[in-house]
Amino acid sequence: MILVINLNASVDKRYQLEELTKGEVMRAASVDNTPGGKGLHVANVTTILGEDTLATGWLGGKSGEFIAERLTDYGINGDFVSVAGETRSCLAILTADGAQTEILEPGPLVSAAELQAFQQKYTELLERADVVVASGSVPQGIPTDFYGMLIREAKASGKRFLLDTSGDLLRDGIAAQPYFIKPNKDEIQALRGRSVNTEEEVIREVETFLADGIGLAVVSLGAQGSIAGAGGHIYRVTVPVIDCRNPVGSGDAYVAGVAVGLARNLSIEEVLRLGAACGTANAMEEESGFVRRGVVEELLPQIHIEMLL
Ligand code: TA6
Repeated sequence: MILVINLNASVDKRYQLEELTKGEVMRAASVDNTPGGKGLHVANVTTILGEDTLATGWLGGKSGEFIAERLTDYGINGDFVSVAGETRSCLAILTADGAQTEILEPGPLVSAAELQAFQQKYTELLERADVVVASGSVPQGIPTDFYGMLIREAKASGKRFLLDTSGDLLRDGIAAQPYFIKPNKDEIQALRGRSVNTEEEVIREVETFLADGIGLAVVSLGAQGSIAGAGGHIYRVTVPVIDCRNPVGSGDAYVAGVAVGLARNLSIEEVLRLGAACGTANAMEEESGFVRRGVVEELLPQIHIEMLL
C-alpha cells in the first residue's frame, strides 16, 4: 500500500479568463473545482495505475467535505483527520495568452490536539504502508521539522519515504534523510544558496544529496527530462516531445510513478522510467494530477535512461 500524506489539501479552482487586469472586475468564462494539493494529485495517479493507495492528512469545513466526496467519486481511498478550520482553496487563473496565475491560500490553523490526532493516525497507517509519500506545503501551526519527524518514524519502521516539498520544510526534511526527494532548480538554489544552471551543476547537486544520505535524488528539468542519482550512479532521463496541454501536476505525477515503481520493487532505471512516463502523460492532459494508463504504457519505451557516472 502507498500511503500518501497531503497535510494541506485544497479545493483547486481553475478559472478561464480572456485576460487578467489588476484593479478591474473580471468575469470567468468557466470555473472547474477539483480536489487538489500535491498529495491528492499523487494519490490520483497511483490509484489510476492500479496500486493500492490511501490518502491522509487533515480536512475541515465544507471544503473538506467537498474533497472527501470527490475522492470517493475518483475511487481514491482516504482516511483523514478532521480539523475545526476550513480546508483551503487554491486558485489557478488561466488567460487566453496561455499564462497561468496561481493564488494559494495558507490553509487552516491546526491545533495541538489536531496535530497529535494526525500523529496517532500516521502511526496506525504506517504499519500497513509499503511506501510513504508526503507532498506539498503544510497548514498553519505546523513546525518546519514535522516532515522530518514523519520521515524518522517511517525509517524506524523500515519504510521508504518520498518527500516533495520546498523551503524550510525541505531543508528540515532532508536532515532526516528521506529515501527520495525531487527538488527543482529554484528549490535547490534556495536551499544551497548557489545557482544551478548547467547539467554539470545539476549533477553536482544530485551528488551532494546522495552524500547527505538521500537514496534516490531527482532534479526535474521540465521538458528536458531529469537528472537522477542513486546507488552512487548518475542518470540522465530524457522524455519524448509531446503536445503539452497543462504541465501543472506533472511533478506530482512523476512522484506517483516513482512510488508505484518502488512499491512494485522495480529496478532504479524502471522506477525512473515509470516516473518520467507519468510526468509526461500528465502534461498531455488539461486536468492537473491526471494520467491515462494507456498513455503511460505507450510512453514507457520512449523514455531513455542513460547512466552518466
Ligand atoms: O499548483 C498546483 C498544485 O498542485 C495545486 O494542487 C495547488 O493546490 C498547489 O499545487 C498546492 O501547492 P502546495 O505547495 O501549497 O501544497
